[in-house]
Amino acid sequence: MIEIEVIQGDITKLAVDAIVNAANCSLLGGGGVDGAIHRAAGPELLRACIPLNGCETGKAKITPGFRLSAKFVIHTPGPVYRDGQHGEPALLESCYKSCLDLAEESGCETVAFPAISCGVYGYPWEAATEIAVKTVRDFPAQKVRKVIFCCFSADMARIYREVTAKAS
Ligand code: AR6
Repeated sequence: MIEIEVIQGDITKLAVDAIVNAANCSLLGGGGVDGAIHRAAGPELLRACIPLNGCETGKAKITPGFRLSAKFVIHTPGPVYRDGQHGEPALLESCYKSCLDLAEESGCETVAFPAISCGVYGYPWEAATEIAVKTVRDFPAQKVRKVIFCCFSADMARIYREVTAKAS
């Protein structure tokens, strides 16, 4: 079973095998954590993303981490939250699964996730956290041994800690 750690901090600073980027379907950068990752990784990251030709919501694509401490960046566009009745939970679950599949294929042991869709995409925090934690817990990992949920705010970290405690 994958070990889970919850931290509060900046995901761009983490020395893990892969960090996940809450991207958009263009994979050409944006605001929030996406902007922070592109700034920290350097312009090589955008150059590596251009030939990927975007990515569907719920899927994922991988690039090197360039100037980051992380070896890889796994880019996944989360769902834009409307009302929860438009497939958002399944798409969010698919983001976590697709990222873990790619991490496995690339031999990653440690993976850090931001709270996908919980910023401008508007997913309710607690519902998103429950999906994130359950999907990681249920994932049949071979290589990945540790997932770090990297929360930007203390409020988000508190929710992750509550949900992980409840689910364990
Ligand atoms: N480290 C960790 N978490 C962060 C960081 C950071 N450096 N910066 C922000 N967060 P968001 P989304 C948190 O809006 O909702 C972009 O423009 C943030 O507090 O980045 O999936 C993309 O290009 C929040 O909890 O992603 C897309 O267009 C979480 O990361 C769109 O935003 C996700 O917030 C994706 O929206």
